[in-house]
Amino acid sequence: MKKFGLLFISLIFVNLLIGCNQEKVPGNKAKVKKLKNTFSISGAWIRPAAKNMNSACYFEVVNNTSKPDTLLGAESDLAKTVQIHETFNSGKDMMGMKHVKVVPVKANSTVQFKPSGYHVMLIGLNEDLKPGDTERVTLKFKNRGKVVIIAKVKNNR
Ligand SMILES: [Cu+2]
Repeated sequence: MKKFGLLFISLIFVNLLIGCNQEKVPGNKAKVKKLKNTFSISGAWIRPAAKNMNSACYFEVVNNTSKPDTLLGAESDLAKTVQIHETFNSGKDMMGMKHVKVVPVKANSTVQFKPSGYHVMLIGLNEDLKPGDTERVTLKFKNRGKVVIIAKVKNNR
């Protein structure tokens, strides 16, 4: 019974969160409608770096649908090798990175790719990435297939 109580409270909490989000766009019902049932990638950016060096691409996967998905990988002409990485604390304030094969995206959830977390690692750049440039990175999802994102080259979000 306790579990059900907790679930119930969680649902109320989620409803409150959704309610708050909708209040941020007052009087704009069209915009609220548009946000529902959408699967999108937002705020994509890439750190500047010189040719032959490494860089990383960050973004948010916003899944406002009831269907989960899984990020299977990424591809881009920008670098010789493109991998999904996760930064983790390897102890004693040392940060490490590991290659992750898949990133689950639950229904009605947002997965952030950000510094110190998940990122698309661009290893061995084929060209200089300068602030102000816009570049393409393709994300491969299990259910939705390939999604091309346009990422701005800049120093931080
Ligand atoms: Cu990395």
